[in-house]
Amino acid sequence: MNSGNDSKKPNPHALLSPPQNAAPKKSIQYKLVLLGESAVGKSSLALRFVKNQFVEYQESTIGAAFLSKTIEIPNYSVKFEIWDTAGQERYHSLAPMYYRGAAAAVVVYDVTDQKSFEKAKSWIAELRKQTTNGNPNILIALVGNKVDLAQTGRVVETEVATKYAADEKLLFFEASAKVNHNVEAIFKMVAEKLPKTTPKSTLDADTHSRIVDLSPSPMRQKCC
Ligand SMILES: Nc1nc2c(ncn2[C@@H]2O[C@H](COP(=O)(O)OP(=O)(O)OP(=O)(O)O)[C@@H](O)[C@H]2O)c(=O)[nH]1
Ligand SMILES: [Mg+2]
Repeated sequence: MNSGNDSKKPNPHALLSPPQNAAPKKSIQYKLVLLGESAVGKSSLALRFVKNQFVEYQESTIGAAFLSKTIEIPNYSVKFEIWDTAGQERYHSLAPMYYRGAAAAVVVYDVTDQKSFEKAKSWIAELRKQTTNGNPNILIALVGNKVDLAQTGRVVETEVATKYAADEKLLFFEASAKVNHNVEAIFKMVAEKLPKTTPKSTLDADTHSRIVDLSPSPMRQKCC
């Protein structure tokens, strides 16, 4: 039995207050770039991660596409600003525009396509050369996509890719955008491994990360 209507009304102040003793949560923003040969599933991984969707006949990307998504990890709210690049060779020269200043790169190959694995290696070599304008400490995750086809079509063995990733100090995952295997795990691991500091004081478009303090503060002023 209800003791009265008042007990059912939400207290608006209670909803706005953070839970008592909650650790201050910081919001941090990272630029992340997806690289890899055409048709390996970069856009499909991005679409699965951001919207939990999969399109069987995904159109090839022209130039690049931008998506963003925020995920929660302990103590941080992590917003990824994702540049999904076009894998077709004719767009290769545009890639530096997207990986320059990125905190992380997810380099994708298709486990059923050896050539795409070789291409992934060449992207990693290219990223590692970016020591002046780029970020020498860029975090790189190597992802073997389309693992749902592995039983019948695998040509890149897990052990070979694992060894290469270990030698190159990369994060490594086998994933499937189609059946939603390991997709969230890639981005979560990247979020957890990225440094939680601002590498530059000026927050321009090339900044690797940005931290915004979301902890309740009487000093925080309304913007604009
Ligand atoms: N079986 C299977 N097919 C996939 C998977 N991911 C993507 N595909 C298919 O592979 C094709 C290419 O996927 P995209 O996401 O467009 O590939 P992309 O790397 O973005 O290609 P570009 O934009 O040309 O660089 C599409 O037909 C997808 O449906 C997967 O995990 N499993
Ligand atoms: Mg694409």
